[in-house]
Amino acid sequence: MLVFFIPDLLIHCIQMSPTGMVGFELVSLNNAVLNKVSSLPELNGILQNLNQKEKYMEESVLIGCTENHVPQFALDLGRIEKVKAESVLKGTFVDLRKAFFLLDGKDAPLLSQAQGLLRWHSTHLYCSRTGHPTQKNVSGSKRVCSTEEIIYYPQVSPVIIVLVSDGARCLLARQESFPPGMYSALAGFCDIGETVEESMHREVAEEVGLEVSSFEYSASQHWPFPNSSLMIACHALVQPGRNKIDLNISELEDARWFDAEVLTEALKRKRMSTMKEMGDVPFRIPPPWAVAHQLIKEWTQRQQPC
Ligand SMILES: *[C@@H]1O[C@H](CO)[C@@H](O)[C@H](O)[C@H]1NC(C)=O
Ligand SMILES: *[C@@H]1O[C@H](CO)[C@@H](O)[C@H](O)[C@H]1NC(C)=O
Ligand SMILES: CC(=O)N[C@H]1CO[C@H](CO)[C@@H](O)[C@@H]1O
Repeated sequence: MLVFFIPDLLIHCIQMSPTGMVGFELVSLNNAVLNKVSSLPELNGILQNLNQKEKYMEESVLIGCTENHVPQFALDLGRIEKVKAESVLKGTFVDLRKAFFLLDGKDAPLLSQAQGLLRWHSTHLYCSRTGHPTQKNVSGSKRVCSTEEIIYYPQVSPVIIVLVSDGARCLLARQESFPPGMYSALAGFCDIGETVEESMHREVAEEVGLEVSSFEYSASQHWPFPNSSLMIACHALVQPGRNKIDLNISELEDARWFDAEVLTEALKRKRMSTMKEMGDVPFRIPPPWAVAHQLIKEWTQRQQPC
């Protein structure tokens, strides 16, 4: 499979089998499958129509294997004119963040990995010690300095994402950069030298002035924006009597307690609901693909009386 990219824009995935058969699905905003190609010459034809040599494929990175052991590669189309690529590939570019919510569960992590890995390669073209160019190995799992044998491996930054509860309600916050009306769990990068527990205590204290009394690991997720992060998702509890939010306005625009009823409604809402449908208070939560959504869902389900 080849996943073609323009920075922050998805176009489509190409599947390549050992027999040279190729099929591709073009993702458009309405999630329609627009086109299919069925042979390797056709893939080469696409590259030719994009005025690219076959050698361009060498810039691809390995992002996985199918269940039938077919390798899957991703290739960055960033240097190709967008309009040209759209016309040759007969499709529409979709913002990658939006595309995640249109894809099914299997493709989303592939794209996340492709985005993270391709962005890492594009920002590590030179050795930070010697200043000389670095070279990608075939699979894209490392880069090597061309003059000294210095090896660079793709980096991941740990980020803690925590859903704080006081037993009856849970705390969601929004940053200025969030889409209108969206509230999510608290999140922040782990500092160097910190444990996950220490980061979580510090973040919650720094952002909303609360002291966490206990916490529980839930899940993790790779998140490719702006660079690769490993989101470590947890539930945390504060003492019911000590739940007064002290908002840090240099980090957050707003933070509030929400009860299960409101969140149950938000979970039911379709992903693309318009402001009008949502009424006067345009409140929404991150979409199902985001680990924050899973945290909110888990918490809400636990609040249901058995
Ligand atoms: C690329 O480097 C990784 C890490 O050293 C290695 O495991 C892999 O075999 C290499 N792949 C190729 C195709 O060079
Ligand atoms: C508020 O956030 C800033 C920036 O992250 C941080 O430096 C500061 O310590 C925080 N304030 C409090 C009271 O924790
Ligand atoms: C180390 C690294 O790759 N940093 C990049 C993280 O993302 C920002 C925004 O896209 C880039 O400017 C950095 O170079």
